[in-house]
Amino acid sequence: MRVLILGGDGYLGWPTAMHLSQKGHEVAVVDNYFRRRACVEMNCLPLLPVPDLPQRAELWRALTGYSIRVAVGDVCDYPFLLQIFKDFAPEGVVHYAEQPSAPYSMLNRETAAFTLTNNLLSTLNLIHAVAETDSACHIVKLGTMGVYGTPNIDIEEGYLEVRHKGRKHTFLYPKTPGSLYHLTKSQDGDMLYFYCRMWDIRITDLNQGPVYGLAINGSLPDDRLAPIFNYDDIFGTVLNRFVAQAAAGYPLTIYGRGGQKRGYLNIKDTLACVELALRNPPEPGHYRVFNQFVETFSVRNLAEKVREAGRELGLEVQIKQIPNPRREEEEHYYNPSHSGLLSLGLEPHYLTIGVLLEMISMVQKYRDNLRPAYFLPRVRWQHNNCRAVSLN
Ligand code: USQ
Repeated sequence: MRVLILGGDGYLGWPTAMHLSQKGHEVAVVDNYFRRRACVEMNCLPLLPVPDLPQRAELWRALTGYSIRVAVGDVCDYPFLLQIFKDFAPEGVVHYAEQPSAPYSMLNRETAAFTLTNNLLSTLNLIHAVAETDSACHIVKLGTMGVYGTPNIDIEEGYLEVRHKGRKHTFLYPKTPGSLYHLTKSQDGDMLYFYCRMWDIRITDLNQGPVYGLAINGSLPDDRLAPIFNYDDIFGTVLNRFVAQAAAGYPLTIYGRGGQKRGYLNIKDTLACVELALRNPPEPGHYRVFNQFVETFSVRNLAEKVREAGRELGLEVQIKQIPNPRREEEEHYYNPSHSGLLSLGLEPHYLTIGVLLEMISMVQKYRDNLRPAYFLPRVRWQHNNCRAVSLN
């Protein structure tokens, strides 16, 4: 299959490119290096320095013999994107080219406006490029479990059947996002559903939970091929942060009471899920939604697991509850379903102590790069955040 990956430089985009190329697919990646620039601007460099895309593609080709085509540019630039569709003629597109950080989206008006325009315009351009070149091309968009929020009823996979005054109808599941970033993911989902109904295109929306893991050491031929790994307050997801904090001897930063539950998955399962979605496209006109996670934990559960793994490595891991910079439920009901990807054949990797030992050891290898200044949250969910928070 010819697969185009938008956002192919990121934490998930680059590993997806390697994974699909080694499975024999023809892969092209597009990225505008937003994440690299933002990491410099926000003072939150990744754990490992990461070669640029042409260098990584060349290294990948030299070590494995597989080639990955690279185009550096902005998906919001429609003529640029359309030309790529005409040249590469993808059969599937994976859309990771969105601003992925909730704190970044809540920092100030500029970062909010960037998140809103980038995430919606990139999705709109993608839909138009598909419709203009080959409407059979399957769009796999990375969504988020965070669109649902934490309702006091079970979360279904994308849709909810509603009975009202003796009649029934199936709607998209109601959305209650908890950050502007999560809101843009609800909005792009609505837009994709709309164009599915209007133009009969094929969409899979993968509502993913927080991802963890590095996918290096043993699973990669060279650490320079590792994904961009952030452990800071802006781009780091919670378990990656806890692992880095444990490796640095810093207390694990639980926001608030720590009863916040989410659905988690190993980065290896992200790659498997994306491939399963691509290999099993929906019918034209169908907006298919999968809830993409493997198991649910509270933040407190995660911290305790990391402490247990740390103990096995001789680390004294402290856990600290700090004031929650976000507006979110800290104790709540959470029971999301996630059977779609399992029924397509997903074989999950679970969060065992062994997995955590491996992650902590990998991060310890680069311990000298860890910066404790990245651990405390700087962005609060307040409208005057930009004045209250200094990012340098
Ligand atoms: N949290 C802590 N301590 C920390 C960092 C986070 O307690 O040091 C808590 C947060 O308050 C939140 C939970 O951990 O309750 C998850 O936070 P996160 O930063 O790992 O995840 P989030 O901001 O929701 O976003 C991440 C990705 C995003 C993806 C989302 C899936 O950045 O791209 O869409 O996970 S989900 O969380 O299901 O919406």
